Amino acid sequence: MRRVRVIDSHTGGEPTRVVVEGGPDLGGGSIAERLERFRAKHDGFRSAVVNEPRGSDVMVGALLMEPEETSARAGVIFFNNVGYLGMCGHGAIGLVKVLEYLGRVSTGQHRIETPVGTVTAQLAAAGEVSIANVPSYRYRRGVSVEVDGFGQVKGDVAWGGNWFYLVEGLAGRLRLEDAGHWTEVTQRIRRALEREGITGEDGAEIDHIELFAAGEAGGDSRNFVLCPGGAYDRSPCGTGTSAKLACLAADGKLLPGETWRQESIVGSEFQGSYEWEGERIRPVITGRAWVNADGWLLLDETDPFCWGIRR
Ligand code: PYC
Repeated sequence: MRRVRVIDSHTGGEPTRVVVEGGPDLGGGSIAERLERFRAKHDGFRSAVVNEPRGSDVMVGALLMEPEETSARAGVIFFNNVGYLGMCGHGAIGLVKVLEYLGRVSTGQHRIETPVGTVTAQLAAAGEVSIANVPSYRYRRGVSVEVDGFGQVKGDVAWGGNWFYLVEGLAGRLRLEDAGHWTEVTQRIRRALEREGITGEDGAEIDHIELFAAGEAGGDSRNFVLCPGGAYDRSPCGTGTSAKLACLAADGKLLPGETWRQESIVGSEFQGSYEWEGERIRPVITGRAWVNADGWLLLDETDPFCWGIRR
């Protein structure tokens, strides 16, 4: 029986399961290199941790590891029900609270290595965590796509640590009771982007779709984010908010240092701001997470669903 220690948290309603013991040994090198080994040799472990019957489509996993650089506090690979993420904003906030729970960090700044770059986390005395994310940018503006049942939809393509297609104005309001409807709509948009060959830079797949409407709880905006495996983000999505800031910055609608309050479909909020770094922005995303479970997963190879129910 293999034992895997995990610590769960949620950030604005979106869960993160951090693997702190019992994960695969991915060797040394950069986190991007270790991700390739994870994908090639241990994909069953990913599925075992986040898929049913132990997890669910919403669960995001985080494999904690030693960093490559000694100046960093940790290395991490985020993953979900269908694969791997470049960065994960809500997950990074959750990870910092887990490290605090374990007594490995206290208030102050901590560098964390991810497959797409190093981010800096600031843990405040009041419990909030701010993530200075990887440089983010809008790649294409106003890209039209023909969506089944909706006709032409226009959106921006932007990078915030993952690739996003951001659509403003399609939804009059974004209410939680309509989440099923918005899931269907965003899945159609994603299929349309694939069909029309619309990608991020260098042909990268756009695997997150983000809709925006007016804020409902005092925020500047409310979003709905479809994640790669079909679940929607309960948090305002840290990488999605970074992509949004990149678009606002490119349009001159938000100035460096100004605060953007991004609500999620469940009503949780991140605050975002940015500074320019050359042609790109450095977004800072602030939110809160709560540790809510500390336990062991048991991987018994005689269990037919030991490695999770995979799609
Ligand atoms: O917070 O960046 C994020 C995120 C990505 C997917 C789910 N959450």
